[in-house]
Amino acid sequence: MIIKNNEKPSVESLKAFVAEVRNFKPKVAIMGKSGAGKSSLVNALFGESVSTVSDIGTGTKEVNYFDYEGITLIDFPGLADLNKENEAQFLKMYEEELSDVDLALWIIPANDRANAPDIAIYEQLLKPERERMPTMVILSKQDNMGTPHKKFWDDDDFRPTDKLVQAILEKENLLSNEFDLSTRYISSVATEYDDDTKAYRSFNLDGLVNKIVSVLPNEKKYAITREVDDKNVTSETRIAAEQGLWESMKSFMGDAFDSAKDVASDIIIASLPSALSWVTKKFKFW
Ligand SMILES: Nc1nc2c(ncn2[C@@H]2O[C@H](COP(=O)(O)OP(=O)(O)OP(=O)(O)O)[C@@H](O)[C@H]2O)c(=O)[nH]1
Ligand SMILES: [Mg+2]
Repeated sequence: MIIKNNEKPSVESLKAFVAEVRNFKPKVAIMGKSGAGKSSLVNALFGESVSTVSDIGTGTKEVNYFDYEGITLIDFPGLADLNKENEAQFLKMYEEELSDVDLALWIIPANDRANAPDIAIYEQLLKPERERMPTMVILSKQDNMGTPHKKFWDDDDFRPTDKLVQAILEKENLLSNEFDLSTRYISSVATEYDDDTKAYRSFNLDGLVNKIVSVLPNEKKYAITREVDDKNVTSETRIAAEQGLWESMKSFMGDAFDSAKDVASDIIIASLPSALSWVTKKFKFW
């Protein structure tokens, strides 16, 4: 997206660069077995009903595009349960769909022990592309791990008790080995639609967003924080996103950075949405 600029950049080009980062429209692929909780996660993450949730786990049968103003979500049908006959044809289609995707979210139910099909597809489709398109492996349905874990879920606060937190970390480590993927790319969540409040209850979506922001390239961090529901973005994550913009500005400016640092920071501050003006206080430390 961003071309390195070797000339001394004009104020106009710096403004254009910042606008490009602020307005960047990411493409996010949502993948995993049928019924894994893809649609539920997307709805809870983005805070609106963007995808159909199904009780029988066959809600999504084809690649579904949700093309919003600021983001494109691509909801893939149950990917790891393809059969021998259609596999080659589907994989080719997925490969094409994924060619300009910025981030993949791979959803696996926490109580699923048969991860081999997921790993096989991850290795074939996503691992070769991991520099360009980070994949976040998401262990869903933490509230529904089955016995003996279920009794360690605190349903009032919709979060795991300390004992379950330990089990969750162990599972993340296991997956990290199986997928040959650092735990920076693995996150555990739970979501539940509450009919009374007409909203999702969720566990650790802010932790997930924090990890997503940490693995995305600097110039793509901000756009994700702009698109997800505000309640899923912590102050720490907001700051990391601004830091990302700052760092990408630095590499855009190259040698010119030292002499035009103040101009650059003024431009970034002027581009901050007013709700984020508190972030400016952090700037002087960078
Ligand atoms: N307990 C619990 N149930 C969940 C969670 N996430 C999803 N579910 C339930 O799991 C079922 C399937 O969820 P969906 O979000 O439709 O799953 P999907 O991956 O989009 O399924 P397909 O579209 O068929 O591929 C629904 O009954 C959801 O309510 C969760 O975190 N905890
Ligand atoms: Mg679905």
